[in-house]
Amino acid sequence: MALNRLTPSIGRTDCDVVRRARLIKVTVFSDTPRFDAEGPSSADEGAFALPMADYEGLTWLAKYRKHVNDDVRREALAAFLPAFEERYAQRLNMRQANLTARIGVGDGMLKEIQTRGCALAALSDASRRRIRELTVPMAARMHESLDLIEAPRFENGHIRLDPAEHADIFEAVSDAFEETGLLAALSAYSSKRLRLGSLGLQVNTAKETRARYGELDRSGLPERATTYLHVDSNDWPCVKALLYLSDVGPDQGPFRYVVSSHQLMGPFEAAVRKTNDKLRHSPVVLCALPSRFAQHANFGDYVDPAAPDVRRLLEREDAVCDGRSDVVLFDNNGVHRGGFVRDGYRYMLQCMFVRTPKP
Ligand SMILES: O=C(O)CCC(=O)C(=O)O
Ligand SMILES: [Fe+2]
Repeated sequence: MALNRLTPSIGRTDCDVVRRARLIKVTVFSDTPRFDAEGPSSADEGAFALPMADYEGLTWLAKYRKHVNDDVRREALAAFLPAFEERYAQRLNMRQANLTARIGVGDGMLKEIQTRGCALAALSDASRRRIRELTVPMAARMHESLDLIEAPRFENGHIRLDPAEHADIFEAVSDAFEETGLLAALSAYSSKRLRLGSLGLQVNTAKETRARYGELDRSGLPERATTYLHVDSNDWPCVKALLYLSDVGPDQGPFRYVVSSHQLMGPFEAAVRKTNDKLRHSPVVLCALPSRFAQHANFGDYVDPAAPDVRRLLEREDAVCDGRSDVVLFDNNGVHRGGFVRDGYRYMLQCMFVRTPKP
């Protein structure tokens, strides 16, 4: 693959940009067959795949589409291509998820994440008590201030915990993840020994959900059924854990996951989608990019909820809670979302992992 011919050049001209776009098109064949086509072909009717955005058809995008002209197209492509090339080259060298490893303790979780992309784990009573004692008072304070905000945004209910200031919480969570075999399962899946890297404390409430998404329907979804459907934009490791700090049932905004969607994207598609997400591209820029380069990791708002492929995806979506388990672990290349609270609230820790340095 002639990727070395595509390294970013200084003083790029418009002509270079167009040539580079052509090179990518002809030299790099996508590994997700459906992603190669401009749209679904009759041959892959019924395929289980991430849906392609409908930038031409969606009415809410009309006000953005009208700003697209050749200058915007050129600028959009010039911003996209170097970032895409770098990410794609990295992804081709990236360690893939291990779908066959076995470890003994933690195998149940490991098998679930390997086959379904997502698993649940219960903590011991002592670990649950210790973690909740350390975190729930802080979450309750966040809850109080969230209640006072008329039009809350995601950041109003989410704080990153400083590892030095909250060393006690990091230690309690790490101990609990060792104890359950969860860390071993995620490490085996990633083929590298992982440790807890960062923690986000998140509060979602029924009031905040209504303000952000309107009333939920009987299945617990916003009026636009695809809202917030996404894959994550980080590259590696592709695993995350969400630790519920309050009791979470179907009405308390459980995490939701499209079962077995974790293997749908090949490196090409993943690099395209994650690049657009990382670049925080506006709807105008997305409308200006060639369709195949315009696909986004956070695609929920850009697809038609009534399209057959989108409905197939929604049919496979599960609410991940069982009234007993505390932790959801998942491959974040799979399609997911969460936090649509119909009644009460959900407190949780979002847990990210990093590779343990070699001794
Ligand atoms: O709020 C949720 O349940 C979804 C969280 C999420 O998308 C993530 O942690 O990547
Ligand atoms: Fe996510």
